[in-house]
Amino acid sequence: MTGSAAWPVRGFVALGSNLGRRCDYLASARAALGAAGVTVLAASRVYESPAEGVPGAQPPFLNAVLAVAFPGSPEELLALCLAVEAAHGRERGEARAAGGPGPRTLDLDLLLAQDAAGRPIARAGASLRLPHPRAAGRAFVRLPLAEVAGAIPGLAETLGPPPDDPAYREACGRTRARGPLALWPDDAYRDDTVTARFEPGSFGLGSAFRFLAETGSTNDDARLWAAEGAPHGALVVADRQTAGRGRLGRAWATPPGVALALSAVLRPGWPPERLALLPFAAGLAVARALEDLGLRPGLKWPNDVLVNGRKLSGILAEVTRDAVVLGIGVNLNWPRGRMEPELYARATSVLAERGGPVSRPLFLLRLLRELDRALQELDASPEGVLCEWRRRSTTLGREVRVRAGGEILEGVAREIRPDGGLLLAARTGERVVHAGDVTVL
Ligand code: BT5
Repeated sequence: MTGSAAWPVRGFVALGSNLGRRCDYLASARAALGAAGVTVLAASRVYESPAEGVPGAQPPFLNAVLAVAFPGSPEELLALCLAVEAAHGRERGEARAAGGPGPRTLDLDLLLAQDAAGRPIARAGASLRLPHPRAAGRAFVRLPLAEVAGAIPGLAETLGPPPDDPAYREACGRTRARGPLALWPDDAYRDDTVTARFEPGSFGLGSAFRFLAETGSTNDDARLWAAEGAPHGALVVADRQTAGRGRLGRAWATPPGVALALSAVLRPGWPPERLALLPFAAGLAVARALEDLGLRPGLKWPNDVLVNGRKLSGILAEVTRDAVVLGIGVNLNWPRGRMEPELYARATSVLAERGGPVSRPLFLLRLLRELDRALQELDASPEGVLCEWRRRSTTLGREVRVRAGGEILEGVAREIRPDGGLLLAARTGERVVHAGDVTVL
């Protein structure tokens, strides 16, 4: 990017998706561009239109257009768009239909660009053509573009007038505005970005929310709130923790802007044996939310979520007088290069594993959905939760060393017992451990 910072490009980027959680992909793409240094000047509403000009029967598309500014060249902006696309494309195996593109999780196109002096940029290369050759005649591009055209005066007009034919007018009739993409103005956890999109599940998570820019520990906040009568399902979310806690008084790092720290106040009325399984349900929920992003998490007894052998998330369940506080920490857009040396070797983040950032409020919503589901499963069938947990275990069947209290045990991790204990086949015989730290040998 040498010298390019002095040359801010402005342009229009089209977003499209016709597979999976389409709206989430568009919102997440917007957040990812923002996180990568693109300034979003304006965002159109989301439009829906039937899939046309693509092979086979495909689901309808959602489309939107962003007006953006970027401190680099159009080629660099396009490369960034492709990287964001690829990071999202990995979420689903994309079948390529014969004769053209198959359904897409996410498609980003640079439509038009202008230089710092306001001159339209033309390109006719193999990888970048500006203006985009197929933009002018597409209703699903022109309608959202018209909404944000004013953010870059004079540029949209360089596309020329829309086609004056019945086919285009019919396509306009089939392209319907669905709602604002502007619900996600930034990547912060805030009431207006999260609760507006939150859908309550039947376990009752999310009965009340507290969003904090900075706190000591969300588990401490949730404990206090529980003592003051917080309802079942109340949630504390913080952008940064200054005294985040792990087990046994260990520290949990939550730097600002890159992670999720969440604590839930639960009053499920369960017996202690079932409460002891909460970390398993929470680990399962985190794993499923990460799987949704295309990652392959593993679960390490008792409370770690690992990706490629490194810890990406940790869980801390604490019983108070009349409630349980379930705390979850997840490393999201944290570059590994910015981790403290002692964490660097052992910890990782979604950004590092996926090669691209994730929208933090969207991830929070995804995780809450999965957590509500896993807690319902734990209510209905603890064995079902353990079974799903075991399928993702990186511990079972392996030779491990367990530090439990003052003791160090070695042996094969045989089984997770119905009460959550780890059954270890040690040289001295079988042992069940209920708390400890496991190292795979
Ligand atoms: C845990 O403890 O893994 C439980 C972490 C729970 C954190 C959440 S965040 C929201 C809520 N509020 C809180 O105050 N806590 C909860 P443990 O198994 O003891 O692991 C702690 C160890 O993990 C530390 O000693 C470090 O080695 C390592 N560690 C610390 N921060 C980390 C991070 N951000 N990512 C990965 N590893 C980390």
